[in-house]
Amino acid sequence: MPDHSNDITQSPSLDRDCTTLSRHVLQQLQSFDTAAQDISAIMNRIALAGKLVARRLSRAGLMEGVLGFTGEENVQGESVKRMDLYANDVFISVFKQSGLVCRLASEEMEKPYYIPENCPIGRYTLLYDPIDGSSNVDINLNVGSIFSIRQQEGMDLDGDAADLLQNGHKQIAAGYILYGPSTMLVYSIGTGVHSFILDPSLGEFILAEENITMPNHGSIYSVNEGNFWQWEDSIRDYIRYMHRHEGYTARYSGALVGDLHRILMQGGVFLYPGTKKKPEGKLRLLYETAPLAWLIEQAGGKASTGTMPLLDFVPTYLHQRTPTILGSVENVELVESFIQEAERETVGV
Ligand code: AHM
Ligand code: MG
Repeated sequence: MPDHSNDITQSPSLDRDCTTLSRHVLQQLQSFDTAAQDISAIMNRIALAGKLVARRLSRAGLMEGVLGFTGEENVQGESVKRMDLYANDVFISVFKQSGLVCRLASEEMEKPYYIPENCPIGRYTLLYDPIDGSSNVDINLNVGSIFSIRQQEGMDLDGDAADLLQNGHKQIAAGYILYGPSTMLVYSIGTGVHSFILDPSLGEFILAEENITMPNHGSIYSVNEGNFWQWEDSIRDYIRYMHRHEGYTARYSGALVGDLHRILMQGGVFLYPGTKKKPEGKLRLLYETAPLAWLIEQAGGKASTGTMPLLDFVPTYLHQRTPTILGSVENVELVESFIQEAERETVGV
């Protein structure tokens, strides 16, 4: 037997340092076929977008024209920040001439953006929220990017992208980049949830944790309680239950990726329910809640609209919103029980 005792290639820390995102994707898929190479290359490009956004965020307060608003509104009627626009363009730029992604759809664009030179062979669509939690940007708090990859069905450049109006199970990869004290990329291609941390000295995302699993129950609930008097009674009753029972604590940063990351790592529940005036809530399905729901379920948690599994929900238009409850199974079911109880009372059962 050869003696490997002094062989540095046997070192676990060196092996981990070499586990980059693209290598990890290929390991997970256990294949080097074209589809596996494509997904690995797409993840690599998403990582590049994350590095570019992280770099700009880290110097934002020192540069002219990075923070603040552009003075325009997006398709959702929300004021667009300069960083929203920059990050939106970054994702488009990194996929140009990649031959991978024919179409991108984001929170910032009314219609999908086609990259015609990729379309003859590009078989994928990228759905993304370039900067999630934009209100945190100007005050140097955490923000994120959310992404989802779907197989493209049809290459009609003038089409209405009807093939995107399908449920969340159609995703083939999803994840987020969290721009916090360190930049972290969390992803799933349907084989568990894995996290990577950007090592600035290497300029690479390096494996941090594989197969993240969330607890069945957690103490944290994460919701904007400022909406209390706009909610239906069922949600108000649920929050009163949280207040009156020991063992629960509230955490809310106003940026979904960070709040969700905490729930993924420590358990609990994130919710953004509908209000009486806006029963569909605020968060958008295709590029915000469906990718995060996919991650949560891959990690053993549960994702719900309150009345149905979130991943089963089929949108009728690109920017559709859904009420959102994501987290540990027991916590999500507790919220659902209040909604179901209210429904039973309404129909008089
Ligand atoms: P954004 O993508 O335009 O920033 O909007 C989404 C954000 C989420 O990150 C966050 O959970 C939510 O909106 C906060 O909304 P509110 O201020 O109503 O609590
Ligand atoms: Mg968002």
